[in-house]
Amino acid sequence: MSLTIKNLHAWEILDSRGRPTLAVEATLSDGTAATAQVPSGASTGTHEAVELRDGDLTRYAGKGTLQAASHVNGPIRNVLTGHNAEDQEAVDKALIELDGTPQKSNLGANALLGVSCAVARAVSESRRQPLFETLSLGNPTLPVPMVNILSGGLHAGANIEFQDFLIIPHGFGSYAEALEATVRMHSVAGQLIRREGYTLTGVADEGGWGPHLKSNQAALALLTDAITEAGYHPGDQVSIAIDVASSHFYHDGVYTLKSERRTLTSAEMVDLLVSWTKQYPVVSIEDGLFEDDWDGWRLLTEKLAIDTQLLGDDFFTTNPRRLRRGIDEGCANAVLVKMNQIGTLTETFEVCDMAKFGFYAAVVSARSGETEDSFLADLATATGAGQIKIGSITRSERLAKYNRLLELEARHGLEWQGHRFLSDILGGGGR
Ligand code: 2PG
Ligand code: MG
Repeated sequence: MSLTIKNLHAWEILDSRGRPTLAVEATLSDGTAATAQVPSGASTGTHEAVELRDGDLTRYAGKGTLQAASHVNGPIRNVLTGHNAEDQEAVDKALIELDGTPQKSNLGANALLGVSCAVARAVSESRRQPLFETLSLGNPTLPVPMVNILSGGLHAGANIEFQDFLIIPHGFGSYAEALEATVRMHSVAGQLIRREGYTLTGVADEGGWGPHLKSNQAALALLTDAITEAGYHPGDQVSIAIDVASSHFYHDGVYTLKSERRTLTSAEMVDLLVSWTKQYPVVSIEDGLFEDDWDGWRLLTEKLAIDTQLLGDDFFTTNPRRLRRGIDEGCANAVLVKMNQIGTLTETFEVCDMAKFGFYAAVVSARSGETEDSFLADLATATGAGQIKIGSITRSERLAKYNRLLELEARHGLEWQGHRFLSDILGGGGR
């Protein structure tokens, strides 16, 4: 007998920054009920699917999600009740058609994603299967994390413009060992920040350190020192990733680094990034250029794609159409995959598949506004993407995902492939 959707119920909850988002419960015909919670970003790309906010300034400064919840509890429930829950593609197609807009602005991508994920989780619980198995189309892989250690930009509110300075702990025998090393490097980074006399202004949005550094480059020097002082080999065991998130400091055709009192053209930004890959073990650069600077992206790709992962976040916004254009025009070589940038699970998988066939790497990513839901860990594993970006290793909304990966390694016997990171992903195997 087929498993159908019996009920959907959404309500407003708060994310890790105290801003409203949604929880959605799906109940199936066999009585199974499961809930999913929707993430929310701060450095959002213009081309992202629309996160519907109430705009009623008397509540949560206009950021309420009561309308999005009412769309689930009204039109979406009416259309999906009785629908086959096990056909995720058909569920998502029905959601997309009901919304009927290119950026999901009618019902809200937050409403659609909550339903898409809640139905998937309810099916996995009904089958008594781990979620990654229900989502997987074969070849599940425990991902290598890129972990935020230092934050700037819109996430930290301190001095520097670049948003994330992260480490990739790939040279370890297991995910658990890699995580232990990461915690050690995070702690050493904190000691170095204090020792070098920087003021620590508290943790940033994703749990990383957010010091008032003198320059963007100072973060790279600090991170490299933290890797070494913690007793690891930069490059062999631990590499560096950065998320420049450059769209927020690009205005009138130039990139303005206020902290360094200078502006850079697109070509100068490319030169700066190239020079950093030579001085530091930087192997991955996200949003190095503005989301619509296609010429700049092409130049950056020509110069660095051979041995550096060039990751499009705001640039691609997990959108198959934008990724297609990137592949066709030789821009970037990797895509950041965020479910809520596109709004349904099916489209998220579509982007991962497109990346694979275009020889682009994929990194499944959390948002700066997260919840205690660990869905992302199973999603990253199910896609076989091989990489995950969650934030730092403090704060429970992040740890929910890191801990779920520990569980997948310990209880479900998934093997970690960290040692293949450099050769597979950067050596061309992933592309
Ligand atoms: C990013 C994400 C996560 P946000 O830019 O990659 O770090 O941030 O969710 O604010 O877009
Ligand atoms: Mg980003």
